[in-house]
Amino acid sequence: MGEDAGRGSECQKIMDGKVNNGNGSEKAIPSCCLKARASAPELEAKCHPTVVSGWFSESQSSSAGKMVYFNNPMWPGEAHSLKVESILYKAKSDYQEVLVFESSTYGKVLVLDGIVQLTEKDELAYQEMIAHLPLCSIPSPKTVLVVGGGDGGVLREISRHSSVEHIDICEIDRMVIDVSKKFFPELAVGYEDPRVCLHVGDAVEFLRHVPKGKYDVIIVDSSDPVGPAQELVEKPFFETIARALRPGGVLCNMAESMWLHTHLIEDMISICRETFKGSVHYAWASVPTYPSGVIGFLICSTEGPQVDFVNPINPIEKLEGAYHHKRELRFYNSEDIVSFLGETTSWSAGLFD
Ligand code: SPD
Repeated sequence: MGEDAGRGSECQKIMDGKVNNGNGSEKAIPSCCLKARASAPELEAKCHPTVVSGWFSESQSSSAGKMVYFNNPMWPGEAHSLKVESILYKAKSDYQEVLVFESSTYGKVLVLDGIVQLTEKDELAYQEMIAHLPLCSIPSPKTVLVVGGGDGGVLREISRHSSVEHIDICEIDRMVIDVSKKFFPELAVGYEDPRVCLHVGDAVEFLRHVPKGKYDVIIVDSSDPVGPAQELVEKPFFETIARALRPGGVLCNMAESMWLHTHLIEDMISICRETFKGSVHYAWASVPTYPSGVIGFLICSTEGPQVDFVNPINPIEKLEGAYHHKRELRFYNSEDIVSFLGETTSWSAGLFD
């Protein structure tokens, strides 16, 4: 492990709001309540629990023992459900509610503030894409930063790249790391790579102190941009990222669903075009347990050596040992890149203005 691994840096700060308990002490408001309150105040009391009558749903809650459906601000009017075999873990961290359950059909599931982050069955598509899209697009990437990604799955994928010398990861919530190590060893194995240096803290703050041009690649594996994570889709955050990348360096950012979040994606693309000045592309992958069954990635390069995302210069198939490193690559490949990106061009003609 790197120098900070296992103890975290000192930049941690509370992102949740606070309420006074009446006895002078302060109690943190769970961020899921803040998110619900931000969009519809009447939902505040309805955001727990999300497992009712043996089913988990992203837009379900219980009220006086009855099932209630409410509009999640990120995907109003729909709810995806998974049958629960058993609840393995449930706790509130300083930042969010953390839930792990065994599902009937997708293996173990990690949920943060009522939103599915990953399942054992389909996590590989997301982690492989968000890591290899940027890492394969430049020659010999050496320094990488992961923002979020506390489960370790993205680290596991970065580990396939032997050119990489140093991997910083900045995750705000230590509970996510600990829970992943306990329940998702196939992802948390990423922390065993000696190139990894863990910083437990706020990534926005972390990035403010990063020397200009430090990273070849930055990967933002965040939760959805509602409430506290909102700033991760705003211009100042992208400017901080661009500053931390070297000329011709690459950002890959989780960028939601093309079916549900067209306007958000349009805004992100236009901010990134202004900010990065190199190439900007949108790619997507099928992940059945994310809302609408797809998730997107915004990949951008800074001004400098030209980056061609459609024809990766560093194809994973040619990297010695990468394909089978610890486990086989199962979703990403350099040939289908044209359809990951190319289809985006055809649908974008219809979905985007
Ligand atoms: N709508 C859920 C988006 C979740 C993105 N982060 C997933 C973390 C997996 N490493």
